[in-house]
Order: sequence, then structure tokens, then C-alpha cells
Amino acid sequence: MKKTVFAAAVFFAVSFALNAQSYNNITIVDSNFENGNMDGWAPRGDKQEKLEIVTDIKHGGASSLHVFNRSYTWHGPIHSLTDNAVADDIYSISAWIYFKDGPATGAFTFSVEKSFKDTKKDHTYQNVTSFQAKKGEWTEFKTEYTVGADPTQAGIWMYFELPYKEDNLVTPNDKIDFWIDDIKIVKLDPALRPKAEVTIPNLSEKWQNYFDIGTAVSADEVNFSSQQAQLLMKHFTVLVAGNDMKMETVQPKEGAFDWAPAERIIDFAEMTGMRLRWHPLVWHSQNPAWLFQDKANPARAVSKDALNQRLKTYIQTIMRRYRNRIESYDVVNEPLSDTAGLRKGSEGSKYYDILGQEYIDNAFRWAREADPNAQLVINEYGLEGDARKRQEMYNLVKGMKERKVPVDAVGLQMHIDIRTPSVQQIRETIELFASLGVKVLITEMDMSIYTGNSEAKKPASAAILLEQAQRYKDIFAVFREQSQKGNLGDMVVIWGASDNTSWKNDFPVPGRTDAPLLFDGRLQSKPAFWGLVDPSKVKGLK
Ligand code: 9MR
Repeated sequence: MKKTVFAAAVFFAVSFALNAQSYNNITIVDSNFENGNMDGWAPRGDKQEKLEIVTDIKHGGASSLHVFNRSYTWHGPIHSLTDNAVADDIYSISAWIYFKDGPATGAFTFSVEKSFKDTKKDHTYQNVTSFQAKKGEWTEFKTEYTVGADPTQAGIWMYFELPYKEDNLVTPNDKIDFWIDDIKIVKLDPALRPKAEVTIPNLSEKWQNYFDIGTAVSADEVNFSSQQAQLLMKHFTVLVAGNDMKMETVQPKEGAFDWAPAERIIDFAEMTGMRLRWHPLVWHSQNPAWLFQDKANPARAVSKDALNQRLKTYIQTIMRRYRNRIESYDVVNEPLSDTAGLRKGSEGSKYYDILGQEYIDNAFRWAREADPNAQLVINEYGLEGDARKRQEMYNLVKGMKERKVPVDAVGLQMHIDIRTPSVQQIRETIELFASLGVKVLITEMDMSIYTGNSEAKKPASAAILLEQAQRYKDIFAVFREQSQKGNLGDMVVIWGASDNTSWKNDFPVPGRTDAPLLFDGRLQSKPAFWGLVDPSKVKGLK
């Protein structure tokens, strides 16, 4: 699970439980820094930053923990949970944070570090959630974290930091002191864990005459004994990795492929009879640093020939390995600029700058050579609502077809929101690309409850969830219609199963939780789910 959000229902349950004494929650860390010792908290940065117990600034009682002498965003206090954490444990974490320098509001991040039994493997750092604090005021922070079921894991730590920036990009505001107090880490009674509903209809079955329905997952979610896996097996028939098939994970060092995370997903899909997509092969983001560096002199950029060779090897190594097992590939992801033409270095893509625009054709040709049967997709976001971008994708794919480049489908990511784009824009976009003789695949659908980055955090009220259900229902009606016309590919993929796993939490606004998916953080079916399987169950749906 990439991110976990705090669900109000859980806290209700917990406080009820504590009063009624009926649940066995176990307090693992209860640090009020009153007794003069650090209670297991230590500086992360090899003692560059410092921790001290102070009495001039405190939340409750007479003292708090002061974090100072920080040089990087990631400098902050860390606590080990290695001896406590067991797969599927849910921890409830709360703390009070204070700062007095820098901007009027400051963002802080709660994160989890893991090490592995294979000590050669790099540690992983997961930003669980971020939150905003006001300068000069104590702010309470609460979240939950579910321990993934990873048999290769060794150590696990929890820590507080500022939102990550590369070390050479930090500003004075990233180095501010902060104070933290009354930190509680509580292991929740297993009886409080979310439970998938077993008696409701199966989502995919409802749509099986038109297409399969898939979802993005992480390797941590596909553990048979977990409730998250029960949810996946019940409702979805296609899987793709949200992150674990990206090059930074698959080929962290040149020639050293790490298949383990992707293959936990692939194995799970094959054991449960689900179909598979691979996302992505060529993308400007989440790449290892070595990819664009010259081998002999990493300070220099890689040459055109060497980068072409690296891409060809990467694409073909993966596609030969999974020939006849993975059906559909995002061969090139997000090639278009947000302003004009193809995405270039100025928008984070080095491919165009180093290789020229033919990198796209080449990638598809290498892909076809490696697996003649796989569906080859060019994947992009924002095509429905942005006429300029849509036209550029049209021109790009038209040119590819004319040059006999083997492209089978245009992927519409469909990271949309509760108001835009319109149903009619979605229909027209599908029809436009289908007119080129390619299929249209829905690859990453979700629906934010917010209409913009400036909208403040709000609860997912009944009215919002109804509006969302109506829109999911209307858009799936277009998918049905387009599938009947032969325009749509035979998979519709949703970017996550339950709201707590969505990338939309804390992004693009730290501390803002979203609810873009069909199941909530407790794995319960939302009105949007019912809009797709039995609208009569939701009062007010048209
Ligand atoms: O869901 C992914 C999220 O966990 C990552 O933090 C993020 C980092 O770039 O990538 C997310 O997935 C993206 C996908 O790979 C490409 N299309 C946009 C998706 C959402 O950002």
C-alpha cells in the first residue's frame, strides 16, 4: 500500500473500543518525553541533526522533543518497530507537531523505512501521509499504517520528516527546527481490521459481456490471506502494478533486474486466473539515475546509441520473459507535452532530447519483435478534456500507422474528477481514436472528489458520493456503448481498489485525503460501486 489514510470510522471504533474495553489494542510507543529519556527515538541522519528534550516548548506536561541542526528534508526522529510489526498489522499513529520558523503553514511527512533479509537490497522509504501544521501552534497528526505482507522484509522503522526534496535542492525552509510531543503508536486489535464484503455482487461479472475490469495493485496487497486480496479476487479480473513494474524497481542497476515485486503480482494473477497488463516500459518518470548517465563517466549524459541500446534491451528482456503471460503493455507512457508537441527535457523527459521523436516508433517496433501477440498501447492522460493534446495524440498515432509502427491501442488514463471532463468529451475522444483503426483502452481510471488543486480538504459526504456514483454510472454507460461499437479494448482498469490506497491522497495537496475509487478505506462498497452493479440500491441515482 503506497499511502494509508486516516478513516474517521476507525477512530470512532477505537475510542468506543477503549471505553468499552472490548478490543485489545496494544500501545507500542507512548512518548511524552516527560521522563527525560528519548524513549527509543533517534536522529535518522547519522547524528547530523540533533534531538534534545526541552521544557520551553511543549504540548502536554512539562517537556517535548526538539529536532534541530537539520540539513535535509529527511532529517527527523525515527523509531524502530522491527520487533513488533507483523504482516497485516494496522497501526494507529498520532503525535503533536510544532514549528516556529519558515512559512505560515508547513508540511510534514510521516514515513516508513524497511530493510530486507537480503542485506544487499536497498532500504525502501514510503511516504505514508503528509499533513499541514500552522506556524506557532501545536497541530495534531493522526494516521493509520498497514504493515504489508512481505516475506523478504527484515527491519521496519517509522519516522517524521519534511516532504522530500533532493539534497541539493533544499532551502532554509526545509531545514527548520521542529518539536514533537505525545507520540502514540498503537497496534490495533485484529478485530478492527477492514473486512471485504462477501455477499455483494461481483463487479467484473456484471460487465463481462463487454470488458474485464482491472485494478492497479502493489506487491504488498497481493497476499492471499489479506482482506485486500479478497476484495481483488472478488471483483477484478485484470491486474497491473501501480508502481512495481517501473524501471526504478525492475532495473535499479544496469543489467541487474529485480523481478521480485512485479512477480508477486504476476504470480497472484496467474494463480487466480486474472489477466495482466504491464505499466510502463518507456516513461520519463520513476527511472533509475543510471539510465541517462554515461557508463564510464556518470557526470556526462548517455549517448544516443547507448540509450537506444538500453531501451531495446529493457523492453525485450521483459517482453520475452513474459511472452504469452502478459497480454497488454503500456509501451510508451505520457509522451505528450502539457503545452505543445512531444514532452521534452523541460517537462522532465530526457528521451526526446537525447533520442529525437523516433524513440516512440523504435520502442513499439522492439516491443512487437519481442512478443508478436501482446497488445501494444500508447498511454496518456488528459486527452478527453484537452482538445489540443487529443489532436496531437491523433496526429502522432496516425503518423505511426502510416509508418507501419505496430501500435494497437491508445490508452486513456482517465484520472478525472467529479465534474470534468464531460461524458460527451469522453465519448468523442474514444470515437476519434477508434477512427484510426486502433482500440481505446481505459488504463488508470479514478475520479477525484475535488475539482482543483486549490480546493480545501473536505469529507466525502453522502451528496458527493452520490454525485460520484452518478458519474461513474454515466461514464460506464459510454464504455458499454463504445464496446458494442467495437471501439473499446476488452479491459477497463481502475487505478486502485480501495480509497486508502489511492495516489490521490496527499497529492497534489499534502494532507488532503481523496475518495476516487469504488471501495472505501474499510473495503466497503461505495455508492459508485452500486452505480455500476445495481443502481436501484442507491437512492437518488438516475
Ligand atoms: O499510482 C502511482 C503512485 O503511487 C506514484 O506515487 C506515482 C509517481 O509518479 O505514480 C502513480 O501512477 C502514475 C502512473 O504510473 C502514470 N500515470 C499517472 C499515475 C498517477 O500519478
